[in-house]
Amino acid sequence: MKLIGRYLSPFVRRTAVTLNAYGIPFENVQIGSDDPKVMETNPVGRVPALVLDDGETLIDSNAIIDHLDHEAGPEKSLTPLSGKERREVLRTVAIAVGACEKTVAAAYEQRFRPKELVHRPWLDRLLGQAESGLKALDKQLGSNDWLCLGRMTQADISAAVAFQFVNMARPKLELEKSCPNLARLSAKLAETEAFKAAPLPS
Ligand SMILES: N[C@@H](CCC(=O)N[C@@H](CS)C(=O)NCC(=O)O)C(=O)O
Repeated sequence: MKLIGRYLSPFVRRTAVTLNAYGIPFENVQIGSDDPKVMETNPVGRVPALVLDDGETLIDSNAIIDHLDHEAGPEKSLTPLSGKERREVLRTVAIAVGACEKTVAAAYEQRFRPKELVHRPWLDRLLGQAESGLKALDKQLGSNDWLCLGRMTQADISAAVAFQFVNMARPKLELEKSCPNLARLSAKLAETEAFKAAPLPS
């Protein structure tokens, strides 16, 4: 099994951590989204893609993780496969992934536009949305060990990946101060083998 994309991408990284958490071996093909080979796996030119052993290719972290969850089965799935508990985890995951999307959009605003054309109000809006999402997760977590269902779920993996990514990309947000509960969850998960085996490049 091959996971296409670098761990700098939070979408690739949450997929890698999930594969690790399920104990599924894979090879990480570290190419960036601007590599023409990415177009071969996803015509939209985005990572991650997961190439299964039989050659079938899955794209989009949500779709890939959904496949992994179904393979894991109802007992082990990090997202319940149906019902209210599933909706609770998916809602929380959507906030974490949304914070990543907004931060990536802010990075693209600065990377692809000439400096003089960067629209500061738009940039501030994107970063404000990312911060707002993380603060909501911080509030939801409170002093609990886990975000949902009293156990580790995909919500915790995605939230920790989001926290670590946004914190690295936007240190000026000082998330350790504004999201102390999330910082605690992130630090705890960073010590697990699943996270250690998919490190965020420094
Ligand atoms: N919804 C997608 C988002 C994937 C995504 O936006 N990946 C970024 C890397 S962080 C990418 O490949 N961007 C290249 C581009 O959009 O040109 C997922 O969850 O996999």
